[in-house]
Amino acid sequence: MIGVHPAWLPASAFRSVGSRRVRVIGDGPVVATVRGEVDTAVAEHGGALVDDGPADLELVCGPDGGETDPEAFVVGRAGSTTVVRAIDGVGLLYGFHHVVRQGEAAFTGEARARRHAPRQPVRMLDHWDNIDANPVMGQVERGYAGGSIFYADGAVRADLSRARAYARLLGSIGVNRVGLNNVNVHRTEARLLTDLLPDVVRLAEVFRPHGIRVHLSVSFAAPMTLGGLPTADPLDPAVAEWWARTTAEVYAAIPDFGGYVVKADSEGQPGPFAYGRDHADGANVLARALAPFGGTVFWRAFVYNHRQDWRDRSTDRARAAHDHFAPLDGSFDPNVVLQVKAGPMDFQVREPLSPVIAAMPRTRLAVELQVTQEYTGQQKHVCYLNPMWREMLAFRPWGEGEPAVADIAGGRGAAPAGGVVAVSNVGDDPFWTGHPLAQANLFGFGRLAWDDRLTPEAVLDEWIGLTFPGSAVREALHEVMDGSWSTYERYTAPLGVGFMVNPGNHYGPSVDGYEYSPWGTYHFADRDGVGVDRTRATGTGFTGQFPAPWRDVYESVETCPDELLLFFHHVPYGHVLHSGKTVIQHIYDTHFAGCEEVSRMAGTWARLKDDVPVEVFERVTALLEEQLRCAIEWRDQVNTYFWRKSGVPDAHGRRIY
Ligand code: GCW
Repeated sequence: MIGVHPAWLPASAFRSVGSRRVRVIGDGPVVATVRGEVDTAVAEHGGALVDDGPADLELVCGPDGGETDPEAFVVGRAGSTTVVRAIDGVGLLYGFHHVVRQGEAAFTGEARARRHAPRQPVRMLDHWDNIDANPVMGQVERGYAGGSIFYADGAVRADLSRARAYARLLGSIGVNRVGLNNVNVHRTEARLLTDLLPDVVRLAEVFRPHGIRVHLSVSFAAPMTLGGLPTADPLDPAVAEWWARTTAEVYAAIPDFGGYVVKADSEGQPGPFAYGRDHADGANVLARALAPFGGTVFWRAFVYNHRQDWRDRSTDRARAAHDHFAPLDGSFDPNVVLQVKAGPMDFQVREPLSPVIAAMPRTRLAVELQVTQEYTGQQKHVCYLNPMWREMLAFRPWGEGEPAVADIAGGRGAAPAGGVVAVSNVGDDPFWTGHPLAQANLFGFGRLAWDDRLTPEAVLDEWIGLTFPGSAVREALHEVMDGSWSTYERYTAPLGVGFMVNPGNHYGPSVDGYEYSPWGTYHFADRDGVGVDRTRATGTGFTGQFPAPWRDVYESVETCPDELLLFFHHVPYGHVLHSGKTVIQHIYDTHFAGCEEVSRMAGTWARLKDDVPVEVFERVTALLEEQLRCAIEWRDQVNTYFWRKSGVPDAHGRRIY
């Protein structure tokens, strides 16, 4: 593992635990992981793993009163001993890392025992990894950190030490499921389900000691492409039989296999529509194959027409998931989780919440986020995403006092529990994530999925404390990262309108790049105004997919929040925002401000030269230079575009081209 960055688990992060006398009680593979961690830590820091006699820390796995959640743990102090209890190894692992994160405070703080349990039952990372590298996309679709850590040379890697280190990182933040391959399932990857299964067994073995179950993305056409059947019709008994038999073979090899992930009838992937069936028919045939073994199918709701005619104003991509799925509420089997992208479009820097999340009270829903920074700077830009994710999870579709999105996903709201899923951002880059500071997004996802009430600043603070021991960098990193999502938003597409990126690779500005494309991603700027009319009164009617109060809040320009104005409305450039600025002046001001902020970020970072490892310093310094270059390009293209369209000059007379 030489040359791979330890991320948030450097040896120094274990000092408080490792310098003490620690007892571990319990058995099983995950308890063995905890014991191994303690062993390494005490060897490094001069403590001891003890069987009897006094201990400073006791980690106990065993039956505990009425506790039933294997992922929960209780931590408290008995005299001078800190005690962590859990009924399962995985809860003990989470408790152990809780103590690690607390550092000295775990041994000096209050004595009262406190129970901790995850707010989401599923905390999953999907990998868009391919076995074979694609000439255009590379090996990892929308991956910005090199090749896959799972696959090389047309197969699962012989050396899985990197994957093992990754599993350890994920276990430490409570991630409990991993999707092993791209949801766009190509020919070779489809075979992970059949003849390549022995390799999947090896990956499952890597993840198991960290409490993580593995999933495969499968092709809906697999009964034909792998099974040689003439159809993949979900209602055909031979198809159901093929799925049942194939799934039974998977479970014979991997008894704790998590289940499937499916992208169907989406961006060219096969699906039930080909047979005149709906997505409940499609999901349920897989669910029934998985059910005898306790498996789950994560069925993605990202279904829309990607061959739209830009002239057609009646089709609105934002509406698609709700149009397709809301009518199917109640028809999915209990082991189907509908995986819904958090926003109705596609992981833009600003979108409203997907209305699907409030529309399916009888369906298990998982919210899908994107840790990999496809539209948010591709891990060349600093963009700490927890503030966005937290806002989304805290959104209350029925207004104040009603359940939040995190409650719905967690089963405390209107629907049975689903969870939170995100697309991973790691690759075989030495820093895991290309941009060393993008590690905070991976860490942040795990922490937020565990507890959505944690503030982004607190999560970042934990990450800084673990990753950069010693406090010299704490304040500066908060300065660079806390507001970086807002900064990114300022210099890119304004007021929720989205896209304006280069087609294909989605990096850097191209205001009209998608304006006349088939993808349904338009801003409709003309000489008078900009934005998408999604109102019921005069537009696509998308606002009507929300329950009250939001259907009305979004419907009116008077009440629509500024940051989403152009997502919901087409307005003149002179329209005055709640902020008091006109839309056009807002565009100019935010684009100048965003660039200034990036330059300040670079200045702040430069001060850390002697406080962070030289390779981190150099990588981040170079990337900040690219971020500034790219931000300036965004500023100048966006500002110039709107100045030329509108003819309205900047009130401050700044340079626009
Ligand atoms: O954002 C889009 C990406 C595709 C991706 C798709 C999806 C895996 O550009 O690369 O495909 O979303 O989420 O399925």
